[in-house]
Parts: sequence; C-alpha cells; structure tokens
Amino acid sequence: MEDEALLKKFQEKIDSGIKIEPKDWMPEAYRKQLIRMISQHAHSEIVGMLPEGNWVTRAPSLKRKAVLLAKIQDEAGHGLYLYSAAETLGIDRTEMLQQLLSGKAKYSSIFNYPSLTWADMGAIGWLVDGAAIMNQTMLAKGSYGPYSRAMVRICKEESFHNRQGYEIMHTLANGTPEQRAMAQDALNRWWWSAIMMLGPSDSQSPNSEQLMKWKIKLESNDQIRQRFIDRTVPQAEFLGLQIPDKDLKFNEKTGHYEHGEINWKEFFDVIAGNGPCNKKRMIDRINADKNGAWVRAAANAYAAKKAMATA
Ligand code: FAQ
Repeated sequence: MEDEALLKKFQEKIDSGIKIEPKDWMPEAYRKQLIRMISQHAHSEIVGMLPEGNWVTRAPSLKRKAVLLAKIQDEAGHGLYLYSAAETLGIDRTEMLQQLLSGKAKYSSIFNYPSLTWADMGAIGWLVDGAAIMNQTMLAKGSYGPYSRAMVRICKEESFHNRQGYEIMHTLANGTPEQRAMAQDALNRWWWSAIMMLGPSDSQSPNSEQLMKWKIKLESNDQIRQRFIDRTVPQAEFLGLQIPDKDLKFNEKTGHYEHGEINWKEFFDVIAGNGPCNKKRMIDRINADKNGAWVRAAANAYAAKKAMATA
C-alpha cells in the first residue's frame, strides 16, 4: 500500500513537471532504467572518440587538427558528466566501465562503423552529432535532474560539433570533383547508420513506453528520427549532395519527408556485436584502460597523500 501511494505521488510529481533529484524517493525500475540509459550514453561518448581519433594525425591542416582535437576532448568531458550523473543513482563508474570492457554493456551502434576518409569527420559531425542533438535536446527536458542538466551543457557543445562537421562537408562539396565525391561517399556511408542510431522503430522498442510515462524520454524513437530527417534533407540539398535513399520524398500534406525501408537486421546485428568495428573498438578501449592505469594510480596516490597531510 505504502509503495502504491509513493508511486502515485512520484507519477504526480513527474506529470506536473517537477524534477526528480538523487535523494528523492523513486521506484527501483526508474533508477535501473536511468542507469541503463545514462551508462550506455556515457560509454557511447568515450567509444565515440575512437573513429575521430583515427584522423587526428592526418587532419589536412593545423587548424583542422586543433578543432578536431577540441571536439574529441569534449566527448571525453561528456563521458565524465554522464558517468557522474549515473553515480548519483548509486552505481560506481569503475563498475560501469567494467561492464563496458567485459562486453556486458551497450554503446551506440553508430560507433561500430569505420571512418575511412577525412570526409567522414564532416559526416560524423553533421549527421552523428546532428542526430545526437535531436535526441538530447529532448532528453534535456527529461524528469531526472542530474541527467537533464548534463544534457543542457552537452547539447551546447554538440552544436559546435555539428557546425564543424557541416563546415567540413561544405568545404568538400564546394571543392574539386574529387573532394565532392569524397563528401558524397561519406554521406552514402553514414546516412543509414545515423538514421538507425536513434533506436529501433517504435514497434520494436521495448523501453519507450515506460520511459515516456516517466518522462525520461518525451518523444519516441520514430518521432525524433522524423525530425532529424526533416531537418537534414534540406541541408544536404544546400550542399548539392544526394541522400542515398531512392524512396525519399516530401509529403506536401503531412509536411514531412517519407523515407525508404530501414535495414533493421543490420542494426540488430551491429548491437549484437557483429558490426564492422565492434571488436576493434573493444580492443582499443581495453588497451586505453590498461595504458591509463598508471595515471589513475598516480592520481589516487597523490589524493591519498594530500588527504593525510591535511588530516
Ligand atoms: N545502439 O527500447 P529501445 C553521440 C538498444 S551520443 C545500441 O528503443 P531506449 C555523441 C537499447 O539500449 C549517442 N543499442 O531503447 C557523439 C535497448 O537494449 P537494452 C548515444 C541501442 O533506451 C557524437 C534495445 O536496443 N546517445 O552520438 C541503440 O528506449 C560523435 C531496445 O531499444 C545516447 O545514448 C543504439 N543506437 O532508446 C559522441 C542517448 N538504440 O538496453 C562522439 C541516450 C537502441 O534494453 C562522437 N539514450 N539500442 O538491452 C537514448 O536516448 C535511448 O537509449 C535510445 C534507445 C534512443 C538510444
């Protein structure tokens, strides 16, 4: 009975737009869903550094290199905000990282595709950050205080990432025929995976209903996907590039673009670990963890020594 009364009060709070804070009562399932989502999101940020890291040493100019480095460092920062937000729910970041490194935890499907040319740095910023922003501006209005506040800050930085990607695409699309071909090739390879990273279609999304009731998510995967497509197609047109979807058409009545069939088999294969780069991404993260062990040990030793000195 007590639980039912608490649940009712909890739902009323959410329905009236009051944020849930770490020390507030919350159903165990709400806490677990948030840990699942926030930790997957944090892992995505740090695994997401890898495809771009591939081009740091081969950026076409010092300026491009500096901007790319800044973007990659931002992603590490996003990981930190998100691990911290998850920790407010009673899980330790060491445990979350262990779940990632053991292959138990998920991270975004999109980062299991290779970054083959410099134009991919443009396509990732334009399409991947573009899709991420579309989702995250919605998550920034979500019911859990620490996650929604982290999202506000992350979205500001993602906007810069999105612009830098579009600017790279714009430069290439207005460059030599070879550069233009590189831009088109990158769009061809990243379009469908960017569409898919927004999650399975609503009919195949087991978590959405409960997440929307709790206002962790305010819109469904398909709603966000539609908004992303509606916003991105005119941007491709402005670049003079072709979206690789022969069935894409604008519906005058609805005011939305209709798209071709999405290859959900590919999506589920990728999240099951069988994408082109899943194994490489895990090996790279495991090595990064091993190579960073001495830094963590030194930082902990320094903190312990400082604590003893002030005790
Ligand atoms: N990849 O029931 P739903 C970024 C899983 S950040 C892998 O619909 P939900 C920034 C899902 O976990 C990108 N798995 O799930 C950046 C569930 O499995 P589970 C990351 C996926 O939670 C840019 C199952 O499928 N953003 O890009 C994916 O309601 C450039 C059923 O799905 C976030 O994580 C996927 N794409 O909706 C960084 C945002 N989609 O856990 C570097 C926060 C679904 O039950 C460079 N997360 N699954 O075993 C979300 O908004 C949601 O979790 C969704 C999925 C929308 C991703």
